[in-house]
Amino acid sequence: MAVDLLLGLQWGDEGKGKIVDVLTSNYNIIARFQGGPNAGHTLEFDGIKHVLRTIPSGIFHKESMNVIGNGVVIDPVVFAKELEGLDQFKIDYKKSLIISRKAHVILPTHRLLDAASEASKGKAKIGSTLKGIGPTYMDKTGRNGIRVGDLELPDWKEKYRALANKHEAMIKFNNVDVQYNLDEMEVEFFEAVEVLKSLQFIDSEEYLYQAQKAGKTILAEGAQGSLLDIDFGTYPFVTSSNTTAAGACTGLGVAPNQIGDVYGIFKAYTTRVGSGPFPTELFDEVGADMARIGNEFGAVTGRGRRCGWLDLIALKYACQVNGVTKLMMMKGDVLSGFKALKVCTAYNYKGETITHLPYNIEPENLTPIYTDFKGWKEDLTKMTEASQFPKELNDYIDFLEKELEIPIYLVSVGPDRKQTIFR
Ligand code: 2SA
Ligand code: MG
Repeated sequence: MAVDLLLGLQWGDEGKGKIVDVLTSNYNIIARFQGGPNAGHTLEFDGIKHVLRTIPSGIFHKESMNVIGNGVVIDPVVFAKELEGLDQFKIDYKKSLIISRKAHVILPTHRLLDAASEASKGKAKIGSTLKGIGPTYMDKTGRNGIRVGDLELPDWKEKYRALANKHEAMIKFNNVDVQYNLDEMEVEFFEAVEVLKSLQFIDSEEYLYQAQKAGKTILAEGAQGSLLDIDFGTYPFVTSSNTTAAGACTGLGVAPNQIGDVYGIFKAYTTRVGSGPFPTELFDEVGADMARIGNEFGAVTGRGRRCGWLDLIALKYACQVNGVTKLMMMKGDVLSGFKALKVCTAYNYKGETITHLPYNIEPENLTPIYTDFKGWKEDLTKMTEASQFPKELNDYIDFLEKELEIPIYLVSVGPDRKQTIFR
């Protein structure tokens, strides 16, 4: 059986959590392959709203197995709190959640290093969620990291101490004021490590290989978005992992020829949280309306998300890099009542019209060129089938499908599981 992927095509917060939750009943296994507690996957069902950070979004379905893959970075402290949050739902996560021994551990000093690094950058800061993501991946590629599997070894605390000492020296080196009490942080950390150790650690690549051979269906759940990919995103304003399709291969140990459908999720407009260029960003009331109606606030940090029109050039790029086979459009309902809509269909780049995403998308080099659309008045949130869609929405969808040459096979009309329409 092939492994299907579900990825965000913009700068994150496209609604991946909701869609994994909707699709879970089709899959035996849901696997996270990159990122960590910087992610905030929001799920809504039965009047309950829940945000997941490191745990795959299949956790609420009794029949699915949830795998945290080797490409993920885990903060035991955040993770333990996440488990606590699940207790109210009576989920037997000791059975339905398993963790790769090769996943890396976020240490308290990684979080401090993240803060020091951002503070030292001043205005040029990335706008990190400050969860220690960057420093943990740096230790991974620098071959210094501590992996989940190490926590089973008797001497792991010695390795921990050496690394934490080194981190403290690095924090000083940044020459910024970061206040902390490591002793206190460590008490919390070591307790949380014990909670983490109460779960099952596995060799996830072997597990997934055998599961595939046994005919189990697997969905790989991405976090953040394609434009935050360490290689293909708007570097340096990106996260530190491969958020694109290739990341699922390295983050789970799944071979490229085993990938099946690639579901690409996008919002009917665009949002970005954190710093970095955003060509179609709106600074006017229209942007403020999108933020307000769409409730565009970071699920982890509560930061307001920047809003703007749909950028079709960036979306095309994301479809290309990921090999998207099916598209899903989210939050069209937020645009109800907007008189006119715009989609960026080209850029003016240094005086020239181009239709690809260039190396440098800073605003001094590039301005968007828009195609106009008529908006729709109808409230979409109560609709249950595509035949109820207003003409203007169909025109919008048809245009995108034609330009992207990929079918939009799901349209979400609200945050709840039930507000999902297949076309
Ligand atoms: P980091 O924390 O070092 O990986 O941040 C680097 C950049 O990546 C962005 N980033 C995100 N963008 C959107 N959503 C994310 N998750 C949370 C959410 C974010 C939040 O679901 O709302 O609550 O603020 C996420 N995680 C990382 C980040 O803004 C930096 O630009
Ligand atoms: Mg999110």
